[in-house]
Amino acid sequence: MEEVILLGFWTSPYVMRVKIALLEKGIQFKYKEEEDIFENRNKSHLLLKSNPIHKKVPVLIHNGRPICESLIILQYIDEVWKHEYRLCSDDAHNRARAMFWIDFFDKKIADCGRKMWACKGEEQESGKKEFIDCLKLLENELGDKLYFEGHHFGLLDIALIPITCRFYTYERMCKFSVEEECPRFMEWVTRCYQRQSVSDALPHPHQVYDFVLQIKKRFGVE
Ligand code: GS8
Repeated sequence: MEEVILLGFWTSPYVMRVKIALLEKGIQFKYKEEEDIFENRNKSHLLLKSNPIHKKVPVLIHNGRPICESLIILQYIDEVWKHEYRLCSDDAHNRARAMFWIDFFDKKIADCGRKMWACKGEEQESGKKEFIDCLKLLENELGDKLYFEGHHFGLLDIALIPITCRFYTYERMCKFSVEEECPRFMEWVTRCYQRQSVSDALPHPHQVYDFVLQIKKRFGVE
């Protein structure tokens, strides 16, 4: 009997990646929510023991052994449950391409996302511009395809889709519309949300917005 536990936090896009992958593969798992991910002293003993280096979620604990970092977890899941739906392409070039865009996105989004919700004035504007530029590049990579790998909902789709539950927050705080800026990207978002795994794994954008307002208060960035 396999034991699969996911340590998470509900607004974390990195955790949502893992949830989507587990749901797509039909793997049974137990989800454990961290009560407060922002203060090391409030993190669970299990999280600190399982990810002592970064102390971050997600962590997947498979038969008692932890695996950390969302992308590494996705690759692990794909290798261990290989007879189910495939997350990673069999083609080495497609796989490398997906990894390239995930790496690009992960490096950009932390900084421009923070500027959009935590800053004002020029800094906020520059975050918004960087964010839109980043989406336009991704939209270009998507082209006319249904998903980033064509007809297959794959690794890059899974890695990118979770951030879209923050779009409502960014749009409200920075006064713009992703739909107007990147209509084809938004068609892809709608298509992905039609998948059960995505609609089950992602929280409602309005809940995320309320959460960001609370965080702004807590950290005094109103
Ligand atoms: C990032 C995980 C992360 O930032 C990954 O898994 O891909 N590169 C890692 N996790 C956040 C959750 S919020 O999105 C976290 O655990 N933060 C706690 C902290 O910074 O102390």
